[in-house]
Amino acid sequence: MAQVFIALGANLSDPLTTLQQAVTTLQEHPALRAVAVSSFYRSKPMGPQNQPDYVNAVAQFETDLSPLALLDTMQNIEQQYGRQRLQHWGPRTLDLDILLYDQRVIQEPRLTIPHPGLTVRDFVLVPLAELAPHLILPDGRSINALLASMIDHDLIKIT
Ligand code: A4P
Ligand code: MG
Repeated sequence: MAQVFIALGANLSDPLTTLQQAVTTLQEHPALRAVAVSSFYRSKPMGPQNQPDYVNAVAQFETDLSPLALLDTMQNIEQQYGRQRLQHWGPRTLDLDILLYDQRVIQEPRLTIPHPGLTVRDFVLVPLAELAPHLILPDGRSINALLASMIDHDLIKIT
């Protein structure tokens, strides 16, 4: 089974409830075995500022799905939560990004792993470090080194 980390983000229509429900949906998915879920955090938007604050979290699973099958699964769940792709870095009811898939490095048109935003986003690094404080990325960088140089989005732990 592969060890995978999924980043969850939302900033429309009660994002905290959306994220809590999305975590349950993932945990109950027959192809995913839940390992751990981080705290939930509120953060200022990265990108366009004329949108509500986000709620972000990271969850860890084991799965036998291939990386692309896992992406299909995440996109199906986004659709289920009414995700509409309108604007890059714009508001969304639910965004599910695959951060890591074991120590695999994948560069395909539909899928980049590790997720390119991972290394600089406090709303990803901080919850990821809760679950995996000693994590080393495939390129050899430690999560602790990345935490020292991340970009600040006024992250606040909410629950
Ligand atoms: N894709 C490639 N690699 C991956 C991967 N590892 N995981 C492709 C998931 N998807 C991956 O994503 C576009 C395409 O990325 C997908 O079709 C998939 O094939 P998208 O979610 O449809 O669209 P997007 O909004 O243009 O990009 P993305 O990457 O989701 O946006 P980001 O970079 O995640 O930014 N501010 C705060 N505070 N918190 C946030 O969570 N999120 C965003 C979205 C903006 N600002 C934010 C936050
Ligand atoms: Mg996405």
